[in-house]
Amino acid sequence: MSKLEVLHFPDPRLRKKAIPIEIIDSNITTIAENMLETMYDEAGIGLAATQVNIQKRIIVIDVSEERDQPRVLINPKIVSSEGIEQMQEGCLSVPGYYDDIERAEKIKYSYLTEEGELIEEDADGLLSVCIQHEIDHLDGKLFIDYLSPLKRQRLLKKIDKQERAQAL
Ligand code: GNR
Ligand code: NI
Repeated sequence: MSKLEVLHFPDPRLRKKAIPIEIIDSNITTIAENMLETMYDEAGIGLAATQVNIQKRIIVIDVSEERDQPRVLINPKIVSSEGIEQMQEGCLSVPGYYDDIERAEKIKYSYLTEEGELIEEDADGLLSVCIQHEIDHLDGKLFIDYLSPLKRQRLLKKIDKQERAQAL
């Protein structure tokens, strides 16, 4: 197992669209293992392959308190959604920034397991938010894209300032 480097906004590679996985082989299961190690090491509740510069549709998640329920979702899709809810979000690719984001409250989602089994399930609460956040990553989208223009402008300025300071 090896820990992978997590890309940080505004890295343009975070905007790439991930490609569906056609064959689940040892290459894919190794990627999943390394993503889980990276997610636990960074204390995240989810991680999308896009964040570790892999353009494949695979995400890992663990929303359990004990952090002992690793899940690997291949080619995850939102099948349907209902309701609206607001939750405070953060992202390993936008360290140190948290804000309330509106998303669908309940979702029906599908994915392939590492064994190639097609699963369809319902989610609400934190799991629902996390799956929507991770699928967004696979499409090159970040939670900060949903901010109001004013909040977004403030954040971009702050990050720009941090980058300049670091370059010195
Ligand atoms: O660790 C994470 N916490 C989190 C909290 C609220 C909504 C979404 C998330 S996902 C984030 C890890 C991450 O950046 N995944 O892409
Ligand atoms: Ni994220």
